Amino acid sequence: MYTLIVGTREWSSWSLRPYVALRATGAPFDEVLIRLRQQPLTGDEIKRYSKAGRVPILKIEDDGRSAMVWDSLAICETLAERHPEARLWPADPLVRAEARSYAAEMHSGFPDLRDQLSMSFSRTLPPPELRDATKQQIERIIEAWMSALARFSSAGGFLFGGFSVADCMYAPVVSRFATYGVEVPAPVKAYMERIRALPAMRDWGAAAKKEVEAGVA
Ligand SMILES: N[C@@H](CCC(=O)N[C@@H](CS)C(=O)NCC(=O)O)C(=O)O
Repeated sequence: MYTLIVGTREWSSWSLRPYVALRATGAPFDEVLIRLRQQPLTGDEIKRYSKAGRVPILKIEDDGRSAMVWDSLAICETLAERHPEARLWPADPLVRAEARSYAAEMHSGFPDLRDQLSMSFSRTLPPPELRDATKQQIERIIEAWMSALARFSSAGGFLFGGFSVADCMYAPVVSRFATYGVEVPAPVKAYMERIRALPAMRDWGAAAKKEVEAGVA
């Protein structure tokens, strides 16, 4: 029913989000890996699946019909809609509205963080000299996580209690903070450990490590 097209796992922060969402649904899926940073081959390869030229892409095949869904947030939304039993959004409409804001803020924001602390999933790296904007974006994320965790995490350990799209969207930030040793308060540390312990994160990490060992990342 599903094929998820992802980029090099060591680097592709955008691909990690729908991967953890898809794993949370329990649905079986095939994976296609496209190696990033192979110019101009990467772009050509991605365009075989989506003219937008970006991974991740989810191919859905249902009863002889198919659809391509591109963009990490669109894929997570689609999975939440198609798998209501996975409760990928909180049931309470007001909490759900807030969780959507968390996901959207991540999706459209934090450009300096992305630029300076790029994802290198299986590595531990010294942090670069952080710009003020990057520091402010890190503070904003920690503040947002602290706020959600204080109110909802007792009901499941994640940002909004049960594991949700908000957690999927921030999973790459958890990886970045771990890679660069960003200092975080204890509740955030515990949250990061819960995310990193997810079987989906462990499997992604094992595949990323193999890429590094093979010299392709
Ligand atoms: N807004 C998009 C961004 C996706 C994106 O930028 N993906 C990168 C890889 S992580 C990509 O496909 N780059 C193409 C390339 O490296 O040629 C999303 O959420 O999926």
